[in-house]
Formats: sequence, structure tokens, C-alpha cells
Amino acid sequence: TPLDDPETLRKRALAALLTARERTALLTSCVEDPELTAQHSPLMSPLVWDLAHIGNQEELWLLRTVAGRDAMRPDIDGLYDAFEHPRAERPSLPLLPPAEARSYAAEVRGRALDILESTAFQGTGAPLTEAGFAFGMIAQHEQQHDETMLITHQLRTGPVALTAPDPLPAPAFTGPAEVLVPGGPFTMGTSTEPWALDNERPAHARLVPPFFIDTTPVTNEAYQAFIADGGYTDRRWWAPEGWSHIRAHSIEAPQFWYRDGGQWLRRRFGATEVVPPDEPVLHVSWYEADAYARWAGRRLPSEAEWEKAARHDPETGRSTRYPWGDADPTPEHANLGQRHLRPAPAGSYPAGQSPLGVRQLIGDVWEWTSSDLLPYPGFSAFPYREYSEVFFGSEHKVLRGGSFAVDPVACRGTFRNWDYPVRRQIFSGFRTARDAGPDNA
Ligand code: AVJ
Ligand code: FE
Repeated sequence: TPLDDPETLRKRALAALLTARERTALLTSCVEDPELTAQHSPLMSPLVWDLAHIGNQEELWLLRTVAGRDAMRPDIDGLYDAFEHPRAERPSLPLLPPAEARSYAAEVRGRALDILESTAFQGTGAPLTEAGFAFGMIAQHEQQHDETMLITHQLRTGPVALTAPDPLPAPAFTGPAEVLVPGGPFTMGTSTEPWALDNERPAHARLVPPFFIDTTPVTNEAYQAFIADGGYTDRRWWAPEGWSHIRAHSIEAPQFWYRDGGQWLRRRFGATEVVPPDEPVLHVSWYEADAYARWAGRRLPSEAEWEKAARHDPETGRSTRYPWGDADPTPEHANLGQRHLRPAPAGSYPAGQSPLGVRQLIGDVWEWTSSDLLPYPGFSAFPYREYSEVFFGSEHKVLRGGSFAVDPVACRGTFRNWDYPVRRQIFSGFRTARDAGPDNA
């Protein structure tokens, strides 16, 4: 297959690095330089931090670790170490100013492309470069920070800086509201996807009892019914910590929503619009998703259920890379890569549906699951503990499937994202599930 061929992988790595850098350039040039050093939210780094951190990680892994070069700027490593300085502190650090951050990242990139050309992707026994892993990891890292920067743009106030065409309108979805996923074992995680990150590995069998899952993500219209029914003022629906959180912060709707007379409006990348009823709900916390599901008489899917719905092919018993099979995503399959600056209407992308007919599992909105971020059996941290191992435990909830802001290089059926259950500045939504009785098994 193309994924076993070193020269195909080298071309993919080059394309992925170039695509990421184009997006980084857009996100750091669509506002004036002073906006790059400003703090738009204490939850986020200044954009100029992300820019130099992208270059610094690339230098660390491709130049120093893969190619054994000396540090270009040993003086700045500490500034861009995410564990040394929390986000809220970063604006007050002596960061590289925008012009220097750009030239540093560009200089690193020039050298990285030479290293890409001269590195063997096979047969050296070095796991870091096998199948070009380090290059794929660095492209994913940059794209993850590009999504982070897009979140910063959404939090920023001021005139519109980014635009993109809207997704095509979709005819109202008329299929079944939920789908039965039969019980039985399936293969979760992967040992063969060349650029899968450590927490997606290894492939292992999971027994998942039968369950029903929503065919599409929960829409704004459905979520508004929860609000209108007093969902935010009825303690019954809320996990205790969620209830204290929404009370303490006067939360009564998704982030960026506000009420105007009889209707809900929202701020979106500097513009204001009526909340579109048929779009998946966006900018909700895990607590809000969990409360909605309880109100609806349902629950969030577990991470294993989500992945089974997305990857298990009941016909062959195999787990595929994506809901539609093993082919790489195209614009017909999913809303990915910041082609649009919003999710597509629920029911879009029929070509991307799973064998059982579940839609929009990939792209549109990150989907909260009920699960804590935990290692798979046989997990081993690679190539650094700080990517995922230090986050394992009960503090973080897993999100799956990727949003409109995720590039395909950092999105697949096995990809795991996570955050604190109170967070909602991320591009998060959800779908719900319920147990299927033995009669349905
Ligand atoms: C996996 C998205 C939670 O952004 O904190 C970026 C990805 N790790 N640099 C994050 C990441 C190191 C990470 N998430
Ligand atoms: Fe990072």
C-alpha cells in the first residue's frame, strides 16, 4: 500500500509540512503584528508564542534529534517549553518579536527540508524516522498549534480577519436519528498507521456491548430545546462539579452565544450571526454535553463506543482508518482543514458516513466522549512523555473525530484529543448514545 512505500511517505511529509506552514503564515499574517503579541485570552498564548514554539519543536526533533545538530538558539528553549510557563504567563516573557519569530521558524524549516531529503525512512532500525514518523509528528504538531491559533482568533475581539466560504447547505436530514451498533469485540487503536501518535497505540481488542448512537452530532436546534426547557437551571441534569461551575460563572448557553430579544445570536470570528439551527452545536464544555445527554434521557458515548461506530466494519470485522474506509479524506468525505470556518449542517457528507450510516464522525466538531484520557494496554510513551503520558488520569476527558479546524494529517479514526471538562473555547460539540437492551443485540 502507499503507506508502506518510503518515497510516497516522503512526498506526503513534504506536502504536510508545506500545508502546515501555509496555514501558520495565514494565521499569523491576517492581523497586524501588535495583535500577535497581545493576550486575547488568559486561556491562550499570544499568537507569536505559538509561531516560535512551532519552530522550536521542529528544531528540537528534526534538527537536533534526527540530524544531531547543535541548538541554534539555546537561549530561547525555556521560553517555548510549554511546561515551564503556563499560557497566562506567556505574554510577559521576553519572547522573540514577530519578525524574529518568523525568521527563526523559516530558518529551521529550510534546514528541516534538507534533512527530510537525506533521511532514510526504512531499514535503519531507528523508530523516530521509520516511515518518516518524526516528520509526520512535526507536521501534526504544527497543525495542532494552527488549530490553537484559530481558537485564539475566535476569542479575539475586533474586526473580521479571517474569511472562508460556507459549507454547502444540506437538505434537512431525514434518515434515522440513531443507529444500532451491534455488540462484540472490535479492534481499537492502531499498530500500523505510520504517523499515529503514541496514545493511539497499540491496536488491541475491546469488547463493546450493543448500543445506539446518534446518526449526526447534536444540533443547535436540539440544544436550544434544552435551554428553553430550563436545562441550565435544573440541577438534576448536571454532574455536581458541572453544576457548581455553571453557577459560579453564570453560564447559560454555549460560549459566544447571547440572547437578543427572542433569539440566540453568536459571535463567530469577529462577525455576529443568528445561531443556525441545523448546525452541530459548538463551544460546549463536557459538563454541558453531559447535562444535555441526561436531559435527553441519553448519555455520552464512551471513547470505545465512538471508535467502534467510526471504524468497525460489521461486514469484514475489520477496523478501518476512517468511517468510509481506508482512503484518505477528500472534501466529499468531511469538513476538515479550515476550508470552512464553521461546521456543516447536520447530515452533510453522505460519502463520509460509516457502514452503519453514522455521519460526520470525522470533521465539523470535536466530539466529547464520557471517557477519561487513559493509556491503552501496552502503551509506551514515544518519543516524549510530555505529549500524552503526563496527561493520563481522571482530569481530562477525551474528544474524538476532529473539527473543521483540524488538518487531515492530524485527524483519523484513532486520533485522540483531550481537555479539561470545563473547557469550551475549543471547537467542541458532541453526539449522544444509549445502551441497547439484549433484545437488540
Ligand atoms: C493534544 C491538542 C491537547 O494542544 O495541548 C501541542 C497538542 N501537544 N503541543 C495541545 C500539543 C504539544 C495538545 N492537544
Ligand atoms: Fe506544542
